[in-house]
Amino acid sequence: MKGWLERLRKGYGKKLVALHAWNGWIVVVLALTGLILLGGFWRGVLGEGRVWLKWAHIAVGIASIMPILYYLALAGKHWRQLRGKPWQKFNVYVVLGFLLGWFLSGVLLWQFKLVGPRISNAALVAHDLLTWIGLPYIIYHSITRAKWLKDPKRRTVQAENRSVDELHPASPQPVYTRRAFIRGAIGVGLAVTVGPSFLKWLGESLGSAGGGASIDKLIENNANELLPAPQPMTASSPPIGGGAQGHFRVYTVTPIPSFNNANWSFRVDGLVDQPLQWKWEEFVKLARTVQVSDFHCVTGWSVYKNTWEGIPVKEMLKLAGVQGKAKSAIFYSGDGVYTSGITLEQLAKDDAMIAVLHDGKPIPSDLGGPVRLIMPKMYAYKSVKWLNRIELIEGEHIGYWEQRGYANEAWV
Ligand SMILES: Nc1nc2c(c(=O)[nH]1)N[C@H]1C(S)=C(S)[C@@H](COP(=O)(O)O)O[C@H]1N2
Ligand SMILES: [Mo]
Repeated sequence: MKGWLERLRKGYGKKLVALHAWNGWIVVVLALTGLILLGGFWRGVLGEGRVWLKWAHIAVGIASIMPILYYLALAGKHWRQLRGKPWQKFNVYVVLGFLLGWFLSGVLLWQFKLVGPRISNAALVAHDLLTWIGLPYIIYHSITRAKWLKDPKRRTVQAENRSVDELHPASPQPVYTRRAFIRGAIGVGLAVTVGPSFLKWLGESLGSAGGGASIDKLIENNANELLPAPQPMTASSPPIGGGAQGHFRVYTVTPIPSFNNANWSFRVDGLVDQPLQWKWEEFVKLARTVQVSDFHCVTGWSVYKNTWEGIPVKEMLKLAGVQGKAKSAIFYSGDGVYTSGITLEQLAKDDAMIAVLHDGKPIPSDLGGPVRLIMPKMYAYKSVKWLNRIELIEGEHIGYWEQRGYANEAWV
């Protein structure tokens, strides 16, 4: 241990130490920004700040390749010095693997438009998986290597035996060293704190391959009470799409609202010949159609083969009679905050839908029920949840995420 430290302190060793520190700080920044971006809690709290945070995460992520490349330039020498230290070599491989994996999957996520949904889906799974395994590994590594953990007496007295006692803790030793104990405790602590979220995530990404138990749970927890329940058409139940494949991440910028027959209504107004308004009892009677379509979020996840049943936007606009000067529509969420703007030209697509059922069941409150917009050919930030108003306007509207940096034109 002593020799290793001494070598690090000299010449190129100094560079390695600096490199290690830089890299450590980069990982800390990426971990913190990444976890905040992942945490649903922060979506509403941060609002616009989230977009800045995302750009910071991407910028630092790109910069993280610099210490990696620099290390690779020094690696030959470092490698010779690690001769006979298989665990340290192993550690270098593991850490480099994580850093490169994060970097590459991160670049694919950053360039989601270029690579398309399939690749960014895979990149997101890889990015998450690396985080759930790599972060505990790196935290464990940095805590157990921290200076305060190293028993100075033990280090100097037993420096020569180090490689032996590292690998064979049973060699003549104080029964159970403080360091070994603390290491064990840290390992258990990490397993207990990070383990459950990791398992949950793993279960969700694997278990939901065929539609999944988790959507049933969302339905179970549905906070809406709207009667009568919409009756699915035969194409919806059983769903002609065969059931959605993938997993919705519940996204919201407000607390999840809940609706009942008394507080829910739906309006179409603005530049129309006939402003319309429905209570739920009338709304469920509107003629619906069924479509099967994929759902893509810009953050890299998708849900494939959703069977949506609802009112085509086209048909609803026909009912209201759009005036000639109208150019686009604002879609309002019943959460009172979220909106999105879409041009009439874009809305002319047959699959633009005001959806009421998903796979034959009422859309649960977490997923935007009772009614959400579905724009399958656009990224899902256009698919306004808890939709309750459509306003026709002359110009263009810049919606919630569009004001915060997402493109107003959102074709997948
Ligand atoms: N009202 C509202 N609608 C919304 C959002 C939101 O935060 N609030 N997020 C959008 C984004 S970015 C996505 S990816 C989808 C997510 O839908 P889900 O929560 O049902 O998975 O909803 C879209 N519609
Ligand atoms: Mo999204």
